[in-house]
Amino acid sequence: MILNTELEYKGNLFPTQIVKYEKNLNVLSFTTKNGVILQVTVRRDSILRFRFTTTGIFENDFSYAITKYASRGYNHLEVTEDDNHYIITTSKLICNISKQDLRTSIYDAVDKSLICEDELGFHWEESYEFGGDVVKMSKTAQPGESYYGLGDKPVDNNLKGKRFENWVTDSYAYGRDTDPIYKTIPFYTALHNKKSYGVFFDNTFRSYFDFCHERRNITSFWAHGGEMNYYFIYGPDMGDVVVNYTDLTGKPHAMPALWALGYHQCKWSYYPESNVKEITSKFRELQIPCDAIYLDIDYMEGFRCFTWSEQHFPDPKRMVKELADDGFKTIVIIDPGIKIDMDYSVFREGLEKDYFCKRADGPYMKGKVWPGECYFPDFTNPEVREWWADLFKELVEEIGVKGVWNDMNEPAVMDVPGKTFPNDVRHDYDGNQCSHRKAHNVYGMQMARATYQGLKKFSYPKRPFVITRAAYSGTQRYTSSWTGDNVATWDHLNIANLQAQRMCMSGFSFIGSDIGGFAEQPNGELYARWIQLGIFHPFCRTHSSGDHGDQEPWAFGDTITNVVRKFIELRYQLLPYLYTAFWRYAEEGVPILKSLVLYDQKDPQTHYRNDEFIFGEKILACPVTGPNQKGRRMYIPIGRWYNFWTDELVSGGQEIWVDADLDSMPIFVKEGAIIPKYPIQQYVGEKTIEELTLDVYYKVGNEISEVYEDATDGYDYIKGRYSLRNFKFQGKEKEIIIQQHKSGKYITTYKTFRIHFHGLPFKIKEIEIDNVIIPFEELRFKGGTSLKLTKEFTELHIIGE
Ligand code: MIG
Repeated sequence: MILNTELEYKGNLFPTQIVKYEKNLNVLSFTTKNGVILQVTVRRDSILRFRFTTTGIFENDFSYAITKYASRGYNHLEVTEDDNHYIITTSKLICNISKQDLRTSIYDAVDKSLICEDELGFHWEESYEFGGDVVKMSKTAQPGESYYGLGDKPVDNNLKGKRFENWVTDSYAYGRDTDPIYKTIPFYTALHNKKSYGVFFDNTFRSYFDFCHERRNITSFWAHGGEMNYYFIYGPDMGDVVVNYTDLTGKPHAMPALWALGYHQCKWSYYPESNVKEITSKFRELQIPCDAIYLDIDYMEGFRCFTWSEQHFPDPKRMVKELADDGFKTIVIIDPGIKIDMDYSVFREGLEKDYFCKRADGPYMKGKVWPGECYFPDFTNPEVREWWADLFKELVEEIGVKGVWNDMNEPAVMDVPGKTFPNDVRHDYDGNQCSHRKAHNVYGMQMARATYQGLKKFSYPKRPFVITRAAYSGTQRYTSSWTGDNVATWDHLNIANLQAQRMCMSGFSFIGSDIGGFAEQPNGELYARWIQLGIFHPFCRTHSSGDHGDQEPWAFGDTITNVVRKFIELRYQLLPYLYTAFWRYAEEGVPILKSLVLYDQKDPQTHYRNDEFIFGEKILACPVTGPNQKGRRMYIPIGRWYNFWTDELVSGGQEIWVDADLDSMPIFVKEGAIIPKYPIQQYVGEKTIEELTLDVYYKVGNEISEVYEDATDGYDYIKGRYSLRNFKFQGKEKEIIIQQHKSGKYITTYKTFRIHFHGLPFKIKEIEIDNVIIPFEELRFKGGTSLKLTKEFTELHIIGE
């Protein structure tokens, strides 16, 4: 990429030798003879930030991605030097910086092994046309190195050998390898010699990553402007890399309401009101659980945001209430384009307050979207975000809408080259005025953020729910997301699986796909298989473009309806398990889905696996991804796992055949796990939970499981009103001990547990609860081996004969 003028072709420029070194607490600055400054910030023992300027002056240090809540602090920091290097040592890392040219190599502080080293390192080209630099970094790939992450890229898990671009793009009917698509998450994890590290390139300009594609053993990344500004995050555990990246860019600000983890039904579009009601009634009639119903763009008056079509929805408040009485939360779409119409108050206000984006020379940024010609709020202006947030007052507070769906926020513009704003559009960027080249990738994020602020304000004391299509790193703090306009094909089922896993390892776990495919129509078999995958995605919604036929659970005949019901029911049974996983994610940044490589990086068999994944901590799932299959081969990770359907115990570290007729799919539970379950409900809150089922999977050895619960909505949990049960399972040949440690002030509605044993190799002879012997018969449930007992125990001791 050459952007210099032909008049003065300079090509790649490089830093020269260091002439000055300064240390200011944890910020180390190295200045070269040709005026480059490298600033290394030691954020944590395992996180170093590298920032370069070629002008001797750094830009204002501002990032939409990095959260102010990120952890900081380190145990050890020492800077020494030898003839050729400055050497930064923390308790986790050693980083050498060459005095000759600023090139760095990073080593594990414990065993001194090489983790990551610069090839050319930082270099740049001057960009005459745009001003500033094209900033570049290249690193030597280590032997056997693999790469993962990068958000929503629709490719196999391991990114090695490929090149990618980051430029948020509306991508109707994208396919495998389409690049770029909707999201920009410039973060990857790398793995070699069983050790993992991550790189987060926090630069919002159009950027590129090349993983040994252009040159076999070189990994590089570059951007069309801004600073070379990246964070190096050391593991060596990949899970820790992801957790630390998520800590840096933020965890969800709040838990989702439990209903948001239920099943959602969507289509473009359900209208008029009678059609919406027909759909929701059918769910109840057929007893297929569902918590949310969506209204796509046709609910509005001429696609004007914050209006309702009087013809199709004469009394939205009444309708939303009636839906709510039946357990349905109403979620509506809101796009960024505001119709140019002097009789439309939102438009007039935006114009009067000067909130719309403008071109470099002053005219408004005018673009065609659904409403026709539109102007677009500059969501990178904090004042505009506040205004936008307040626009939700009526929708949420008055009408009772429970969630908002932000679409087209790449931003998408119709009938223009590039499908988005031209580069010269100006943005506030929170006081760091810039062009669209810099703001493009965060525009959708800032829209979702403003929407979240509105929802948060007006849903209070309930929790907000937002879903966005476009995203940049950090967007996970505000909103859930879906993978955009996919297609009803088997390969897209695979892509959905990959994208969900990839988003989870990119810090963004609240993700799902349009189940069944958005464009075109699935047959019943594909739909059923996709539902099976979808119930394991944190966000679980059927959506379709609607012009290829119906896509509701009952649209494909009774056999399919029954399969779909069975799996959505399973989702509802597993809600406490999923909620616990979500809590771990929101608290600690632990991804809800774990690709096998993330689960067990030491096992080289996992490095190229795509289909299997761990849901939460204990469940292994693998979709069936082709037609007419009665099962499939899959890799079982090391350890021992119970077949969820048959309780058959299998040993991992090998590929096996697993039966899975259309009404089944491969699901396994880790031995020693305790899986919490709720009864099937048609929607969250339909029933008062009278009992918590605990499925206990026997093992010889120890295993820890957790169950997190709270009031399912509201903010009391932040004040300590939650219930966290920690179960320590200890299994011996003829004995089980389960110790329960409970924390938090929330009192669950149920008083008892029903415990089901799986794989129990002995007959129960005697039971002790907190050292008191209780005859088995007293606790025995319906003559089987299940127990019904108080939730209050500290130690449950099962003795076999
Ligand atoms: O130009 O609102 O991805 O989910 O149904 C299409 C209509 C606009 C694209 C979204 C899709 C939504 C559709 N939208």
